[in-house]
Amino acid sequence: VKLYSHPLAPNPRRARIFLAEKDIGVPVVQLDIFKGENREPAYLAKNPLGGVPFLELDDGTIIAESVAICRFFEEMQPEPNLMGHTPLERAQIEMWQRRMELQILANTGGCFRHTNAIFAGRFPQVPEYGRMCRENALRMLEWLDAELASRPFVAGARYTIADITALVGIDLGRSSEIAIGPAQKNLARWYELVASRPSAKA
Ligand SMILES: N[C@@H](CCC(=O)N[C@@H](CS)C(=O)NCC(=O)O)C(=O)O
Repeated sequence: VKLYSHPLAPNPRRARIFLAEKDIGVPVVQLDIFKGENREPAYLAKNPLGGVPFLELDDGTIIAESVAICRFFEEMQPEPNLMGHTPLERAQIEMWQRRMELQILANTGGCFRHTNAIFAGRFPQVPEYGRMCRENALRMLEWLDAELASRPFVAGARYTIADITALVGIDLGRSSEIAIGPAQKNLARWYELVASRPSAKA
């Protein structure tokens, strides 16, 4: 098994944190996405959409999409559980994971892609869209701060994949002037809790 990744990109980081939480060791192949290594023909033959992460099983099967990779390992090794035990818990964790993906990560990612000079000339940028994403992300941090007043973790009483997506999304915002505000005490408390876990360095 091999995990194709990039050391700084948010989506591969989600998969690496998930694996670290489960203490599953998978050889990682880092691809230089800024040089387009992941889009060379040999990699596109494996993974036609070209994004990282993607997982290659020993029989050549490819699993792309970070949450699909997480799902595979959750099913292979259910404990420590990160995606829910019961039908209700699974649905709630999935709800929060999707919200973190769509409301936080997609907005910090949209801002980064559309405003950061690193993408100039590589990717069509619409700065106005990027600024709108920043406003959305800041509003969603306010919302998440209010949600976290009633529970320690994003999806409830324990750490789950929803916390991983939120952490990665919020960390991505740093390079786009999207930060947890000084008044957002619940979010700051949660951030300290999840960012200090050893897995956050994966
Ligand atoms: N929906 C995919 C997104 C994959 C994705 O967009 N990955 C980015 C890095 S975070 C990437 O590979 N960008 C470079 C490229 O697409 O060439 C997932 O969740 O894994």
